[in-house]
Amino acid sequence: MKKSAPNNDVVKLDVLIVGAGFSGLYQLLSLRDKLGLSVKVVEAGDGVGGTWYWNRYPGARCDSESYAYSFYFDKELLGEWQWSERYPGQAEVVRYLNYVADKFDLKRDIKFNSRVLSAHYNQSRNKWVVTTEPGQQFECTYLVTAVGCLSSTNVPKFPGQDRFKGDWFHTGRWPNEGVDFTGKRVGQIGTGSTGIQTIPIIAETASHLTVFQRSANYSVPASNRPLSADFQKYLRGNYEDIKKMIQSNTNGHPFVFSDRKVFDVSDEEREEIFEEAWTRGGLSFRGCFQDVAFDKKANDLAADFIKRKIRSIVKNRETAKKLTNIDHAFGSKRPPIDTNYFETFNRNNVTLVDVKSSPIKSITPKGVKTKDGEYEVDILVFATGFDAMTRALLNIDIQGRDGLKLRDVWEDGPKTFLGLQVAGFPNLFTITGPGSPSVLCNMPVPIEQHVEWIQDCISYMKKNKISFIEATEGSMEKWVEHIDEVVNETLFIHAKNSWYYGANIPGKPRGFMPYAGGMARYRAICNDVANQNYVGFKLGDTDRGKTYTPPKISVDILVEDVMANRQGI
Ligand code: N01
Repeated sequence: MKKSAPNNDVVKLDVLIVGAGFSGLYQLLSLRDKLGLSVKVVEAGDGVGGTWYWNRYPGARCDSESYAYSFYFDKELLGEWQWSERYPGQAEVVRYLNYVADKFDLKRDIKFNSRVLSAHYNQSRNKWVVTTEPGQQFECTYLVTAVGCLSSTNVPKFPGQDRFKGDWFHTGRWPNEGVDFTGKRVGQIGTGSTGIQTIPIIAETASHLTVFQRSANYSVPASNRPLSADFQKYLRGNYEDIKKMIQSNTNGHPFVFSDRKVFDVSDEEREEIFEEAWTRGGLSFRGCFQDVAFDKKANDLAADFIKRKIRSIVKNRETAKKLTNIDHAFGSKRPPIDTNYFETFNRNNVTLVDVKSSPIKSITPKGVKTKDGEYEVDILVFATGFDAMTRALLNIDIQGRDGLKLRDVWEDGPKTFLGLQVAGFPNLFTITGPGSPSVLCNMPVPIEQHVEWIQDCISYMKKNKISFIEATEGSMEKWVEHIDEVVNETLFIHAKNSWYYGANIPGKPRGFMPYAGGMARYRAICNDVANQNYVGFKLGDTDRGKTYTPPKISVDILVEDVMANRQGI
């Protein structure tokens, strides 16, 4: 295997992986070390970490419990690594991923500072030809994108933005050396999961922080704390059980939804249960009743509880009113968790501006101008989220069979089969692509499942002398229909203005992008597909000019059967 090649040499590989976050690292290990393939990773950053490499903003912390936000594929790794806190901070997650990369000797096969510009499928040779920004070319049989769901930043375009005289930063491209807010007037746009984390930290040193809130948001205390020695000991003895739990439930988090329903208990009992869940903190709040995530009336009571909590924390009545003027059902947008978020609005140096009632008109050289006035700031922070799930892929010029462009196939919204493949793009696998449960889960869980599914698929192809696999048009269409069907059973439809629907990006086609049927059901469907010889995919051998069809009558009908059989999960 070549160690390094000058830019004009084409590097020939079995597999090229794009991205060195959780997905890319594990996929490298799985295909290189378990299948013995020649594999490289290309990564735009100069270190491992993916989303965690770029999101170094103040207060960046994982919302999943650390011990579940881990790889579970290796017992030794589980035994060796010890998280320090209930929710790991950004730096600790990056340390963890470096530890993993070093333990499994992954970095020798990662090319950093390499951004993929194009990936074209050469049909006659059944190869992908990939070009990166420094001008390097790769030729590979399989191309795996591990580009993350939340990696392409959204910086809204306000009139006058380029005339701003101060410094501005997007949370998802935070400078490595940090930003000193001491004594500065700071403006922050955005109060999603990220904004809710940055605000309390920025307020500690800024002379003044003005928060521009377009949509008020629910948040539950994280109740972060160091993990005690006793708990660490408990973890070491119970990893198998935890693994079973996170890999078999709907969202990959280490909690199960309660069986009880909101209206099955008395008002007093319900209040106690909410109170206890609030004190425990974290994302499990939504699991304290079975129906909060599904029944709008049950959800209303959870929402009401949180709003009462906000009112009890925030002293200024006007500010509390703005913070509780929430336009969506609890959990229908990604529910943030926080450390002192609402408390921060009690500080004298923090102002909340409602830019829904008084929209931002422009950015001026001195600050932010809304309908009601101008707010002067020295630093502007955009906590305005991402062009999620699709942009990182669409930024690459991906062309499949007959020059088919991914940008054209996805013109009206993303289409995939299982979030893993797109018809017309043989041997291209998209880890946590649109149509997979991804962002609705504790991410490492779907990532491990995708990586292992891809590994098994390639292994199956090798064994059966199959040289290409490609989702059929029919299975892709049916999967897209299925995504719509399942989301309509949930409360996500009460927030059609969320980034899950692509609504945060002007002009982006609207449609629910992740798979809301739950990780357990998704996993079962993927397993059934594989067990039925990759039903829903077209497989073949280009060398022998043969197309291999799974030994059943109609591929599309079977895909429907496979999905229908899993409705109950
Ligand atoms: O982005 P967001 P995020 N004018 O899109 C506002 C994950 N995450 O980075 O709601 C004014 O949720 C926008 O307003 P509105 C998690 O999955 C994970 O916070 O569109 N405001 C909103 O307030 C999360 O869901 C963790 O009305 C504008 C904010 O900016 C996802 O990342 C931590 C605007 C954007 O919120 C994204 O969260 C943090 C405009 N033109 C995040 N445009 C961990 O677990 C946007 N906004 C580690």
